[in-house]
Amino acid sequence: MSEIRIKLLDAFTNAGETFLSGQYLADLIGCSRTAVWKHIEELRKEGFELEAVRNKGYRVVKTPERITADEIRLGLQTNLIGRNIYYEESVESTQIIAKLLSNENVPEGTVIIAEEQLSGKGRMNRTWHSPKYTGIWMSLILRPNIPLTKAPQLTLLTAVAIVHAIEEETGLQPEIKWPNDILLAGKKVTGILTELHAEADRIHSIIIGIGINVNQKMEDFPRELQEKASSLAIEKGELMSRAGLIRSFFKHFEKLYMLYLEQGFFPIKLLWEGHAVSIGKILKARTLTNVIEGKALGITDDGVLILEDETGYIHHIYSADIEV
Ligand code: BT5
Repeated sequence: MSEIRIKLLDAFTNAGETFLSGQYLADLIGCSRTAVWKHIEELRKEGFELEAVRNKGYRVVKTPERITADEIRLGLQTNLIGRNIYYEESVESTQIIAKLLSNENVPEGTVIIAEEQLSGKGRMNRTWHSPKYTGIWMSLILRPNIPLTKAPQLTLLTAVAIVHAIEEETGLQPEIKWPNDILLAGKKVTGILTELHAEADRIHSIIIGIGINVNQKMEDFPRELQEKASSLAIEKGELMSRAGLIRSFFKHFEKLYMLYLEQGFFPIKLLWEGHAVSIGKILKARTLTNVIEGKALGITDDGVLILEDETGYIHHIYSADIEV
């Protein structure tokens, strides 16, 4: 996105419903009035409605149905997360693009968002259903200076940020199922896929893939998912602004990420536990090699799930699918 466009959207963000004159914008941004006008026309083509009143100027009255990088930018309150957005209409998987971009050394906090994924990925080569214009399919590039073993903590941090964003935007109260599912009324509305790229023992980048079902109707899900998946719109009973939810997620994620970098995982762990559905319950953990049944005692300071089986033996679960 051009510098002028960024400054223009920041100006409209700060102005709220106040009109901004072409001259004021040109002075603020340091460009000509013609350049301002050209950018305003481009915003209109993207689906923004801008009201223009003589002797007053412009203001934004409606944002587009589709997500655009500009729409997310309008109202964004972060310094790092989502300041650099790549928006795609249709991709195989945003994770693949994020990986390519991270090799080109794009800044930390860069996000790739797509309207549709043709081969959305879950964990362990599973697929993630990502139909057009309905959900939020995005990947976030991070470069934290932490040991490799701590990378899974970022999945839990992401889950808390998503819960906070959903709470803020919908008033609904989601629950987290260890490690990466967000549930509403027991059904999965969000999945998280954390992929680590490292050289020797140094993290090059961590790519966090986030899939949030926002505006799907039940018939939009394939039959095999209808029992276990849902969307925010189904649970709330109304359609929602995806851009608003994305901005809210960026804000909450940035806050938690800064806290994590300063104080470590402990404060995140407390927040995570406050939303976890599985703690204290008898669970079945399906790992790659076996199935362990036991009571979930909690998570360790590193985010590892602790299960106590019926013999009293304590298992540490690093990666598994959980059945409650
Ligand atoms: C996940 O895997 O939950 C991680 C999903 C991450 C998706 C994002 S979207 C943006 C980024 N780009 C990608 O390509 N991926 C990431 P897992 O825990 O393995 O769950 C996968 C299982 O969830 C599937 O096997 C289905 O049973 C179910 N599933 C698939 N699509 C779903 C959907 N839209 N809503 C709810 N459940 C779904």
